[in-house]
Amino acid sequence: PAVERTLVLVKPDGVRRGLSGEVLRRIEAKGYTLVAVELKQATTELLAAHYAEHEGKPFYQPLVDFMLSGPTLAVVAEGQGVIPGFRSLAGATNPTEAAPGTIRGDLGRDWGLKVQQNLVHGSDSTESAAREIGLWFPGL
Ligand code: DAT
Ligand code: MG
Repeated sequence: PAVERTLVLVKPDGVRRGLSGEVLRRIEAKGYTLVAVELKQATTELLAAHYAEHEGKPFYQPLVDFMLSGPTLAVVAEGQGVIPGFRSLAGATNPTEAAPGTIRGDLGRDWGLKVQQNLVHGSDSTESAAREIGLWFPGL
């Protein structure tokens, strides 16, 4: 696979629980390179752009409110196949269904219907990665 870059977010639940280092450790242990790491407070404008594909869905507003609830660790990681590769490390969207061995499967908890609190985000395609890296790291 090609060398590529992806946007990873340690969401506010992960930062609050002190799991930023654990997520970075797993990215590096897999052999990917950290290109940029920055703790940021997301804004409504940034999240509207980041989650534009989900606008209008029932979980959209709770997701945005959750993402505004504290700082997010934004990461650009690089490596061969890192876009699907990080999605594999992250595991399924719902932490209850995510396989053991994955970030969400090992560390994620399901509080009722709060599926949005699933610790991490990873870009899902080369197009999303380029768009999302531009949003979170305009200087890169
Ligand atoms: P992923 O983060 O695995 O790419 P996604 O892009 O479909 O998942 O959704 C973005 C985020 O929205 C996801 O991380 C958590 C939240 N979400 C998705 N589906 C949800 C649902 N059915 N209920 C609550 N939150 C949901
Ligand atoms: Mg997604």
